Amino acid sequence: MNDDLRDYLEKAEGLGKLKLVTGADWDLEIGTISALNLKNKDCPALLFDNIKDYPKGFRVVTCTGSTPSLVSLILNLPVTDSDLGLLNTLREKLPLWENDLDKFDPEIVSTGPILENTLSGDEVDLFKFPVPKYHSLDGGRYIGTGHAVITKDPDTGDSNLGTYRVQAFDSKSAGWFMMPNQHGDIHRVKYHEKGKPCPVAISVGHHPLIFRLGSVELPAGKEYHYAGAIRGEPVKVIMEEVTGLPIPADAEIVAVGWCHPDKRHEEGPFGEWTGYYGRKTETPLIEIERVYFRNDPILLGASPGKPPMCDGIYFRSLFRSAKLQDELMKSGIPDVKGVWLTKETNGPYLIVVSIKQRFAGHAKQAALLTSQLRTSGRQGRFVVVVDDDIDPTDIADVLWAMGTRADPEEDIDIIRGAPSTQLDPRVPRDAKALVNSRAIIDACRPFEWKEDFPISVDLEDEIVEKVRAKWKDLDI
Ligand SMILES: Cc1cc2nc3c(=O)[nH]c(=O)nc-3n(C[C@H](O)[C@H](O)[C@H](O)COP(=O)(O)O)c2cc1C
Ligand SMILES: [Mn+2]
Repeated sequence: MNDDLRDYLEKAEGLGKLKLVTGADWDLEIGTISALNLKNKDCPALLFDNIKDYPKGFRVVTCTGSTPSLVSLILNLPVTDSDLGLLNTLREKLPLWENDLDKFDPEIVSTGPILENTLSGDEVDLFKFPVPKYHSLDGGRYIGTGHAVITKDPDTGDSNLGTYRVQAFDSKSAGWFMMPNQHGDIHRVKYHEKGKPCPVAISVGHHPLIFRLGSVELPAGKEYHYAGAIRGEPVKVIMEEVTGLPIPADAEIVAVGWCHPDKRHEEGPFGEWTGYYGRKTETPLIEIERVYFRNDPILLGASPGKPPMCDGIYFRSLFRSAKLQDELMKSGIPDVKGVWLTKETNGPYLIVVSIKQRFAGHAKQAALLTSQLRTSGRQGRFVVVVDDDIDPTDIADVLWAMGTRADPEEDIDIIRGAPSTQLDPRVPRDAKALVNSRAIIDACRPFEWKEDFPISVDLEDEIVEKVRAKWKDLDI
C-alpha cells in the first residue's frame, strides 16, 4: 500500500524516478540543485543525504511530484507520462473519491513510527534537521514547504491540514504565512477571539499525498478523508499529547506548539510560486513545545520559484484544472472538453479552456465564468478559450490558435476590479484594494462563420498509419 514516505521513495526508485544526492549544503545547494532538476521535463525526486553540518540519515527529499508519473504514484493511479492522460483519469476519479469521503474517517491509533524520538522543553531544536535555505534572498530557513499545518476548529472540533509556508525563526519558534480565510487562519482567529492560544502541529515529513492534499482547496477539514479515499484505507493518526491534534502516525518529523494571540514576528521574504520574492510581513508566531521524529528522519521540501523551477505547483495546477472543469460544467456550460492551468505561469495566470462550440456566445460565456469561479477567481489574469481540436495542455497548440483565430479588436475583453491577493506581483505595494484586471480571449474560430474558416493542415490518421507501417525503420 502507498502508505508512508519511505514506501513512496521505494516505488519512485522502482520507476527509475529517484536520485540520491550526497554531500550537499542546506544553505542554497539543496534549493539550487532542486531548481535545476525541475528544469528537466521528466525530473526525478531527489533524496539528499550526508548534508553539510548534519549526521548521515538526517535527510531531505524534494521534487516528489512535479511530473505526471510521480503524481500518478502519489494518487495511487496507473502511472502515465501524459498531462492530459493524468488529467482525464483524475477527472473520472475525483467524484468517486468524493462520494466515499464519509467512509474514511482517520483511524486513531495509540502509537506509530513518529513517536520513535521526542524533543521536549530545552531540547527542542528545529535546526536539528537540515532545514534548507532555498533562494539567496530568502529571509531565512524554511522548514515548512512540503508540509501540512494541522489545526482544529474550536467550535466543531474538526481538524484541517493546510500548506502555509513556515519559516523557522530560531530553534524554538516558527511563523506561518496564511492568506485570510484559509482554514488554518479561520481556526487561529477563532481561538484568538476567545483570548486563547491556538494549538498547532506542523508535519514536515510524510507521504507526499499528505502535503499535496494540504495544498489544494478542499471542503473544510476533509484532507485526511480524501487521503483515505484515494488510498482505499483510512489514514492512521495519533492524537498528539500536547495539542490534542491528530498527527499522521507514520510521519517523519512533526513539531507542535502554540500560537498566542499577541505574538508576531517578521517573516520573509520568500521566493514564491509567482516567480518573485513575496514581501516581508509580520506573521503570527508559533512557540514550539515538542518535536517528534522517526529514526533517520526525512524532511519533505518543495521549493517554489519561477516556472519551471517550482516544486509543488504541478499537482496543484492539475487538481485545480480538474476542479475548474467540474465547476464550469456544473454551472451549465455545455461541452467543455478540457481545462488547463498552464505550467508556464505556474497555474492561474493563463488558463486555457477548450470547448466544442454549440451556440453564438458560448466561448465568451465559458471565458467569463472561468475568470471568476471559486477555483480560478482569486488569482488570475488571462483566460483563453479554444476549439476542441486544440489540446489545452499543449501551450504551442494554444498559442497557434491565439495567433490564427483570435482578432484582438473583436475577441479580447477586459474585466476590471477582480479579486487578487497580496502575492500578485502586479498589484502595487500601496494598493488600497487587492484587485487586478482580467483579459478573456476568445481564440475559437468565429462561431458565425466557423464552417468557412480555413481548413487546418492536420495529418489524417489513416494516412499516418499507412506511412508509419511502411517506414517502420525511420522510427518517427
Ligand atoms: C507549495 C505550496 C505552498 C503554499 N503556500 C501557501 C502559503 O504560504 N500561504 C497560504 O495561505 N497558502 C499557501 N498555499 C496555498 C494553500 O496551501 C491552499 O490554498 C490550501 O487550500 C490551504 O488549505 P486550506 O484550504 O485547508 O486552508 C500553498 C500552496 C502550495 C502548493
Ligand atoms: Mn481545508
